[in-house]
Order: sequence, then C-alpha cells, then structure tokens
Amino acid sequence: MPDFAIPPFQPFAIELDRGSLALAPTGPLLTRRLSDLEGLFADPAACEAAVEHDDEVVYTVASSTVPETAGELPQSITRIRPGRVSGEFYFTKGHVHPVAEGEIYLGLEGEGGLLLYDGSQVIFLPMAPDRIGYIPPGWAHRSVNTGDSDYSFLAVYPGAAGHDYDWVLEHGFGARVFAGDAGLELRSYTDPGSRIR
Ligand code: M6P
Ligand code: ZN
Repeated sequence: MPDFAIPPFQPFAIELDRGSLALAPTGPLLTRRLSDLEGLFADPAACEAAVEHDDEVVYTVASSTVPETAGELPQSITRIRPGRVSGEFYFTKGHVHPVAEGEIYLGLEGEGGLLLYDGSQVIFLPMAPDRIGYIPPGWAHRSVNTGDSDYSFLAVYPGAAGHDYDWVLEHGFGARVFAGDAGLELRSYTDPGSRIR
C-alpha cells in the first residue's frame, strides 16, 4: 500500500446525466454574470449597458464533490450561454494555474473554443462534443462560446493547481474572439480593431 500523506478520499463513481449535464453527487455551483466580467470585454461601455439592462448569466461551473486540495483530481462542468458584447463572444474569466499543472477539457455540447496564452504565443483550439483540449502547465486558458446554443465541457485538473485571475488582468490573453461577417475572427487583445486571423 502506498504511504498516503493524508487519508485517501473514498473511491466513488459520479453519474453524468447526458441530458441535463448534471453531476450526481454534485458539489458547489458557481454562477458568473456579466457584472462579474466587467473590464474584460473589449467594449466596456457596452458591457456596462448590458449589466444595467439585465445582468445576464454568462456561465455556470458545477463542481463535483472532490475537493481542490493537493493530490486530488477535481472535476467540473462549465456551461457558457450563447451571447456577445459588441460582437465579442461570451467567455469565462480565464486564469493561469499558480502551481504549474496541466488540465484537460472534454467538449460535451455546443460549439466553443479554448484560448491559450503563454505571455507571447496565442493558440485557439476549436472545441466540440467529444473533443479533448489539453492545457499544458504555464498556459493561461479561457473558454469561449462561439455558437448560438450553450457550450459545455468537463474539466479535470489537479487539486492544488489554483486559479490566478490577476495574471490575466495584467497580461491579457493575446487575442479576442469575435463574430465576423464571414465567421469567427481572432482579433488583437489590446487593439480589437486589428484582425489576427
Ligand atoms: C473550468 C475549470 C475550472 C474553472 C472554470 C471557469 O471548469 O478550468 O477550474 O473555474 O472552467 O473558468 P474561470 O475560473 O476562468 O472562470
Ligand atoms: Zn484551469
């Protein structure tokens, strides 16, 4: 038997309801509205107006009961609603792991993407049901709903990885994802008028 530093969590199974995408048993539920994302969209005035209007829910994160502690491997299901602020698709706040650890995402429903930024290079991975996106250690990651229905994915990450949101406020994400006339457009983070691809 391995010499566990802490008593091991009891093995158990989690049911994923493919219709509702609910986990059973279920842990904490986090809800983020437009007001939680103020200052992150390219058009802050449009975001502020939308907050005044109805402060829509942008995404929810439903976690399993596995704790975010060292050695554990927690999971969560993020559901991002469809929507845009001045053409910029709804997204998650985005974070980097203060403890350099990787993470995997499995697409469950809808159309989305994974924006990855290491401080200089920006990568956009299109995501769809049954696609696994791999986030290597050290890359900031943000999820974007690029469709017109909910985009949901399962995330699995090391419990001690943590969430650093300040890094993103300081360094940005390298790119933003917009709905263009001929489909999806990646634009410069700091100069959203200029298209990257
Ligand atoms: C995924 C995981 C979570 C994260 C969530 C929302 O489910 O990466 O750890 O909290 O997405 O992303 P954010 O924390 O950036 O709002
Ligand atoms: Zn993460």
